[in-house]
Amino acid sequence: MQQYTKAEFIKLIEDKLRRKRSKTMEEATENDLYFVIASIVQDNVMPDWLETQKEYTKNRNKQVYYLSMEFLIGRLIESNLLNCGLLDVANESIQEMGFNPDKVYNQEHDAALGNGGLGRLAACFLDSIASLGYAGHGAGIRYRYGLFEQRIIHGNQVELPDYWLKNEYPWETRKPDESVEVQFGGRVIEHTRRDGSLEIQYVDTDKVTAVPYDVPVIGYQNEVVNTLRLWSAEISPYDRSIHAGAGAQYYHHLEHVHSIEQISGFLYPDDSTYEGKELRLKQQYFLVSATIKNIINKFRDDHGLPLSKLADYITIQINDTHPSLGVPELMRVLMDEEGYPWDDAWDVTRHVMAYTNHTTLSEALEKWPEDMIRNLLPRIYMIIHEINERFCIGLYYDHEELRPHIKDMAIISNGQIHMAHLAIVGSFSVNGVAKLHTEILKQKEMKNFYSLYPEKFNNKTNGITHRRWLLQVNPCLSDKITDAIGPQWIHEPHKLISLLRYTNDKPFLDDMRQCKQHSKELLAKYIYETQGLKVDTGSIFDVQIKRLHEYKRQLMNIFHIIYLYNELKDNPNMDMTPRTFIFAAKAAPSYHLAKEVIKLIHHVASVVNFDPDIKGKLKVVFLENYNVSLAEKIIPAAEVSEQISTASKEASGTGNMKMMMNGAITCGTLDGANIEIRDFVGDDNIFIFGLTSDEVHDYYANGGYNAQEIYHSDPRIKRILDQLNGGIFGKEEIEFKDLFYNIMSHNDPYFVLKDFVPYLETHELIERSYRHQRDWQRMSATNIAHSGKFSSDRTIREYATGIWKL
Ligand code: F58
Repeated sequence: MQQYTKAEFIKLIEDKLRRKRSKTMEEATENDLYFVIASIVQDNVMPDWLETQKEYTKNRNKQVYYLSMEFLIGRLIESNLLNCGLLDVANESIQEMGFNPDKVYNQEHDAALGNGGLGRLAACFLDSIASLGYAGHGAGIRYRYGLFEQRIIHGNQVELPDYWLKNEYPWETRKPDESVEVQFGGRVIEHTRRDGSLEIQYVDTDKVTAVPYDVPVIGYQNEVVNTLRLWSAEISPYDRSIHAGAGAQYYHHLEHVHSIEQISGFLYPDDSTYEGKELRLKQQYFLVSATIKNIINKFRDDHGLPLSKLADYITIQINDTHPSLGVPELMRVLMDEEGYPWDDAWDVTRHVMAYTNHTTLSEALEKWPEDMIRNLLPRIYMIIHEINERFCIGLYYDHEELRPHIKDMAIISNGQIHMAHLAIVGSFSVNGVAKLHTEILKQKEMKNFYSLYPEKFNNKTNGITHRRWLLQVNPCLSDKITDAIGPQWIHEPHKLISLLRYTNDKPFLDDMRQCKQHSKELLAKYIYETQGLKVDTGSIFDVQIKRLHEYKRQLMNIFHIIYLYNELKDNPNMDMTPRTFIFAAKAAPSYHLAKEVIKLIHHVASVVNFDPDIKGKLKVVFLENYNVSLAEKIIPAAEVSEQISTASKEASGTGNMKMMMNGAITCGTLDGANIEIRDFVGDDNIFIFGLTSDEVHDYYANGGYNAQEIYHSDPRIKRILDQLNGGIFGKEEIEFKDLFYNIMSHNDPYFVLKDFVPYLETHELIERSYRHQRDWQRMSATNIAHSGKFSSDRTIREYATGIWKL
């Protein structure tokens, strides 16, 4: 990748400004600068991008396609500059031109093509795949609207559409020549050929053109550039010509165009209605069908080999079950378009597909109504049906011990298609995303499948890219680390472990402390600028940032804040280190209880933050519109990382890793990857509390938990719950009855009350520990030292050797 001096870089900016924006330096705005610098980077990566693809073809590398409905990539400008080795020169040039680099980079609209952890993981993985030089690409959908923008009005979440493409997106290249056709609906006609084989004709279908937009995925200073291919749904040129007409026909045509464009219209349609569900299904099939066609076309061009060899050159990793229609789609192409018999097609398919599971929450395990698939995708339905028949018959005859479980393992049962079952049966690998999660899959959720296919199951604990989540977001800390242990950790993050030698090194600990203070001040400034609220930068910054969900228990956190408030009210002179509790979270638009929690946080904040009795010891901050860019501001400033899900519910978590890498100490349950963090850092460097996953499962299975008993026996808890209805938090008419009844009448399904006392005792310990700053810094350094194991480079190496065999 070409490197430049500051003078050369400024000259490039000047030239581009003139050509692309018809402006001089004096006339340029922050937005012009952003756009121009992005196009300089884009020009710069082009030769490497072409060269990388050529090399892969020439070397006949095995290629992996990470197939995902979500890529939560956020902004690319800084990470692309960093990976190209141009970040420093860009920063200096921007400053020399009299601008603030952050303000210039903030011009990029976050690409929020994902909901949360699953989508962000996909983005981290792409960064690691390219940085490690593996031949791996992303395939997703170019939604015109990303995850909604969150506004808070009077404490309530309001959703606004996220039209992230309103300005030109400088990182994408439209490739109309590589468009492919995807078909929906229609009828299937079967003919028997003379040799007895079946010929399938698929007629009267609705045709949609999938147009690819390619985004470069730039490896870290290694000249590798992979591709994230995002598909956009458009009307086919043929349809455009035959349907265009006059009068009513014209309007009918417009509606038709609209319904096609809706397929890549927006992320995650509301699945509480039939139409919303069907649209989501269309999106899934659109993604897999376009990607599989594309893979097969390219495989032919590159290798000229028969498709029976596909699995030697291609692995398709499916990110949760959302792209699991890839299994029947690959079967369809191999049989109907390429003439392979069933057994051969099946052999190829189940050696190409690999499946990652991200959840054990039963409501999140995808099921589609049989009728919906039959109507929308008749041929795919036939194939799923046949896979199911053969699978169930195989179970019956070859696995007597599983006979009683056939109905639970079937792909089609009770009028529904179980996508996880389809994904397991059709893949050669099934992985969970943290050790505990994989164990739960093997021993509970997918127990029968594990006994059938023990060799398929494996664990790949998640990771995060340390390039974005440490090097880029926390330059101060990164520099201090490099000063102490040298720069090798950037290429080999496990080398962060050398920091263990510095856990008693006063100058290093002082440096680390200073960086944390600096980050806290930056965040405090942001809070002041966005909310007009002053927070004490000497207070403990306690952070819970993630999607709002009952199992993540933001409610327990806010109950603890209410508890502290009550204590301070009763005893205003109580000696307590001041605390700032920081939240950021989006609730799904139709998730009522989650929205109630957001409202409660705001009402508690509005009381606590302005009560003079509290003497500023407690502040509650809810930062609006949580997204990747906001996470980048908060994480470097975090001191306590709240990872308090009900044990067994959080598959892994990745925010826990990001905060640990920035020196925060985890306050968490024994859930997801918290357990592995604890195993590395040791009990002295983490605050663990609460029920274990076994205890939680035991209560669910055998009962024995009674939330009302706790309510009646612990006056502290009763007081908090009663305050939910007493109008103390906010105006008299605002009550939180639904939250109250969910605990009292539904017996507190996520054990908030059960874990509450251990949680508050753990917070007392945290508060006491924080008083001993040296010990705290030692803990912090120990966490950073061990965080290298949670780099996604480690995870990707495990996928590459264990699953993809690259
Ligand atoms: C998350 N899942 C897990 N799903 O909850 C988290 O523990 C894990 O660390 C992460 O995956 C990565 O493995 C998740 O983010 C979703 O966002 C679904 C997407 C489809 C709609 C429903 C939510």
